[in-house]
Amino acid sequence: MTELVQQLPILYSFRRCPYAIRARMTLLHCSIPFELREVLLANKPRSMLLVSPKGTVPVLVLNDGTVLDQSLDIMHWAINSTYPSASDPNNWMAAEIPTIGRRLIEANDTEFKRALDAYKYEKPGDTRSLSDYRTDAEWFLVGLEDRLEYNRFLMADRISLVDIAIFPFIRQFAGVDPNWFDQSPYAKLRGWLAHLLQSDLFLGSMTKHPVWRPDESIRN
Ligand SMILES: N[C@@H](CCC(=O)N[C@@H](CS)C(=O)NCC(=O)O)C(=O)O
Repeated sequence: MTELVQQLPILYSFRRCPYAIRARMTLLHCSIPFELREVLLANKPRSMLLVSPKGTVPVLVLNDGTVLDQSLDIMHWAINSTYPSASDPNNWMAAEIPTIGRRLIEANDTEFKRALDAYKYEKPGDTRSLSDYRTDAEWFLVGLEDRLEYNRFLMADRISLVDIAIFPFIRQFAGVDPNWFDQSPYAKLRGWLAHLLQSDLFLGSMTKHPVWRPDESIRN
């Protein structure tokens, strides 16, 4: 008798990538088993580029061949297929005020991400200081701090998809100058970040994996 081996969904991922972190945290929250393929961004596997030529991680390949190559799509797919009922507290979308939540994530992924990258990467010969770049990004932190005045998390008193979508980027921001962040006026945001950094969800999603090395990988 032939035994049918159920293939797991495959996640092409890069450990420190904030988009991949939010996808992995969601898959973990949904207890969805998957095969993690850690990639080197400078040497992406051909099998990943074949299914998603744009070449960014994360990429999730489902058993039926469906390819999800946007982190938010992976998050939505995982939640919808695991916790379809809006009344389920595990349904991270139920707590979301749709328009505000969507706008926050969009602002995070566009203007804040651009400002964060400018703050993170020093440019030789630049006349602007680190604090100039930080100021360009701070408007986003002010908005988050405001929201946390009213709720423990960004949309409600419990975690929503909005928290997890934004958290890896705030982690990066805090890491650029931890001393500044520790003394910044964003006390509620610091508490929110500390809580998520200590969560099983985050710690579990940061497990180290050796780089996946298929025979056919493209070498630079
Ligand atoms: N919109 C994409 C963005 C993903 C993204 O930009 N990932 C970065 C790593 S953090 C990447 O793969 N960059 C390609 C590269 O550096 O070659 C998503 O949400 O999944």
